[in-house]
Amino acid sequence: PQNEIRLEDYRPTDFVLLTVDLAFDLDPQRTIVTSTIAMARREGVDREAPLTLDGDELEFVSLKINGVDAEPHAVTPDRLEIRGLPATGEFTLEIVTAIAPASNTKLMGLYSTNGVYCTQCEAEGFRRITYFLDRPDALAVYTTTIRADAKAAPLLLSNGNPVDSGVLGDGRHFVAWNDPHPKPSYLFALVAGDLGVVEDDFTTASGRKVKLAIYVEHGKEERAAYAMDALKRSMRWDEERFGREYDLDIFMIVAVSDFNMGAMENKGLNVFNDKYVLADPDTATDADYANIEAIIAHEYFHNWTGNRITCRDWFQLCLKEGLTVYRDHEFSADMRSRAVKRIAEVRLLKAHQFPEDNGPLAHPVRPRKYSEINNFYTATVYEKGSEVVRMIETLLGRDDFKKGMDLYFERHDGDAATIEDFVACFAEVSGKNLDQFFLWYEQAGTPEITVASQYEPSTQTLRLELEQSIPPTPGQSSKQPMHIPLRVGLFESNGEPASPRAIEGIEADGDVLNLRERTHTVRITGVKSRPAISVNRSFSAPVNVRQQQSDRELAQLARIETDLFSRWQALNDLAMRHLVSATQKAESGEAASANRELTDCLCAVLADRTLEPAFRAHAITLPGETDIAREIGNDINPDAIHEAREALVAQIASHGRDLFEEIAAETRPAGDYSPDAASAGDRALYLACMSHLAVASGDPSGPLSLYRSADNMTLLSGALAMLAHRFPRSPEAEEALADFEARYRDNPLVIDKWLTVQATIPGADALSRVKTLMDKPHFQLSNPNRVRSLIGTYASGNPTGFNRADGAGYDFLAGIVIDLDPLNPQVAARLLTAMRSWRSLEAARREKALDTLRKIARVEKLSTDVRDIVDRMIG
Ligand code: B3K
Ligand code: ZN
Repeated sequence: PQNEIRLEDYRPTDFVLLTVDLAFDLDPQRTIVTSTIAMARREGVDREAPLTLDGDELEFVSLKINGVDAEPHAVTPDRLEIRGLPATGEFTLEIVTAIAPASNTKLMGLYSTNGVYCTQCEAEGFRRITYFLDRPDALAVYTTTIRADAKAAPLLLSNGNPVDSGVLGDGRHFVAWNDPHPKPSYLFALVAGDLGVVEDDFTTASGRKVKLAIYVEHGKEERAAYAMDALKRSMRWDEERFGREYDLDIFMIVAVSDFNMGAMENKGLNVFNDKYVLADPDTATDADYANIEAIIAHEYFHNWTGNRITCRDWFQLCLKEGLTVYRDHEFSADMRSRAVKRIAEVRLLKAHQFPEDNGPLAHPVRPRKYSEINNFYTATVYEKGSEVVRMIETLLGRDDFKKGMDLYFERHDGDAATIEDFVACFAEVSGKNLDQFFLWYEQAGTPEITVASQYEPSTQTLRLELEQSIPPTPGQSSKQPMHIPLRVGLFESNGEPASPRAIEGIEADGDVLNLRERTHTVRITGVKSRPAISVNRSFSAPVNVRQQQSDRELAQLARIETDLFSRWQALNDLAMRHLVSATQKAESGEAASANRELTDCLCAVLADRTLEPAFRAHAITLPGETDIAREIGNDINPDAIHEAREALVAQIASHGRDLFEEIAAETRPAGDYSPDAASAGDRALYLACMSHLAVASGDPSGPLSLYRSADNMTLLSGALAMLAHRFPRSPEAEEALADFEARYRDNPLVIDKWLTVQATIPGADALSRVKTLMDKPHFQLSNPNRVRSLIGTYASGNPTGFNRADGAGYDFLAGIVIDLDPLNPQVAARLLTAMRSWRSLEAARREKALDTLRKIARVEKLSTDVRDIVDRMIG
């Protein structure tokens, strides 16, 4: 593989940074960057050792050492090598480079978007601005002076606190910023342009007043109100829950419309994809509001987990990402319904991380090698990384977990730390040995736990045989047993939780069983009747559980489990089981048989008014087509899955029709829109009912009148999706699609929803629809949000449309990836990961997919990003 970087090769830099002074003379075509770095040779380093700085597509202008003109030993756009530097003591370098923000289509480094200059430096974008030790363990205090045309860029922002400003000749002006907190280059940011602002303030627990500012395009200020509210709630929550206060005089967020990902946690100056800032009831859905809340919190929480304590190297990425996801999950759980949040998290984990862990792109939470770090901002590092932190909490309990976090903050503030540092804090405060647990960071693959049970009425004893196995993954053919905290609940025949006398054969801690061996034989005594067994309650470990359970047992758990997550899980397992067998029937041309147990069970939950509506909405939403594919595992025929699922939806819809009517009437939204979780739950349940009613009646007029009367985007886009997906090409669907386009043609973020709805209409026609939409003026290949909304959702959210039997979907995606690669390799590589589960397809599609991947691999000038993905996918 190309240029592999390995964890075991880590060594500290030869030179240490002291301060960095940056000056930008902004110009769209030719920005001049003057970087003055105070540094020193590290003690003990060879006095002859050269200094090599990273660059990427840079134009070198000049170099001075201690103020004197100097020649580099070697210089290319990617590298600057300097020799003859002082053996001891501090010295300064002045490096001048030239860059062109207006033609930076990669959206890494300094670029311009809608007339605004902005930066993205993580992971290795700073080297596209100036030659530097562009690595996370090279920390320095930065001072940044920005000079620009005062009309084009009245606003000049960077990290830290503003320290100086003034007028220059030629209509230019400047602002200087100082960030007192040492940071790595990936947290550097600069924004310059003409933007509107929403301001507020926040008084910290210790009484310091912090200015808050959210910058958006002029005219969009009102749409930043929810983000501001979410920010203030995040700041308070981090004080209350983790004792973390904000540490600068000002905290800024800037929303931009061209951004490679969701957002970026630059110190004091977060830059956001505007999709995750802007919201009002007319343009944002409940899901958008929830995402904004979570992402605002996530980036804010990075101030401590990521910025104050950063990563020693990129292998430690989950140190900041997994932990910060855990923190934002906890925040959302506190803001909303904990059980519903957990269900949504697990649904997402299973939909994205489990397939990744089970395919050619599988890698450990802490990878051991990479050739392109941008390809490791994955569901595994983020979501599984968060689950690993959650397991530490489960193992230690809330109090010791809190102590461990406190120790981590205290001991490592200002450090570039490692996972070892992090885990050591928890081992230390709890006295627990976490050596085996550490394998969660090192071994890829989703563990599978099989559970077999035997009940002996005469001795009131339950025997559990537990076995763990971890499938092979690339580079790891055999695995060690892991330390898995598995929550298990037992419910006796009267529905009451069992209260066992003793648990033998395993270390048990409350309802947590500590699996450490490949197999455990567990004896539980004092169980008065044959129990229903609920395994992995609250999803205590990110594993697959295989358990012999009757439909009756699952149905019983769905009724009586006290852990709401597990109630949902039981229903989902029950539904899954029928979906898998219905798929097999569809493949052999048989009709799916009706299933009373399941439909009754779903209706019972739907009718149970003691359960919150958001939970009921989740409960009646069957596993998606990709979930079913994952469960089946191999020789996937997406058409058969679709047919089977549709048949089951139809059964449920007709069986529960009266109930759906009743619940729809109860939850029909009235009054003003409010984005709070309870109202959103009502809408989710209402839409789920309406969708089933549309199926039951086969009549688009219901969704059409919903569309016509909707007074918020949640209902409007919900109705639009019902029409487009359930009644494609009907006059009703066409009317709504045309109306939606006309209404929102000037709002690209809303047009994204219109693109997504059409890209995900099931069936082979989707491809021609997507191609037609690409020709619309709304679509631009250069804008990541448009690309993801249309092509990304087509490839990863439309199994029948993308996996056409003729392979045309794959070829289309390959064409886009190849076209986009020179413009924006990061987004191109991400798009291609939609094909990561190609090996699980049935033989004919598998072959077509492989042909396509080979075709991409044959392209000579691929970016390291796409090359890395395609090579690993072919394997
Ligand atoms: N840390 C950034 C992600 C950067 C991705 C670089 N390819 C956003 C986040 O996780 O908060
Ligand atoms: Zn993050």
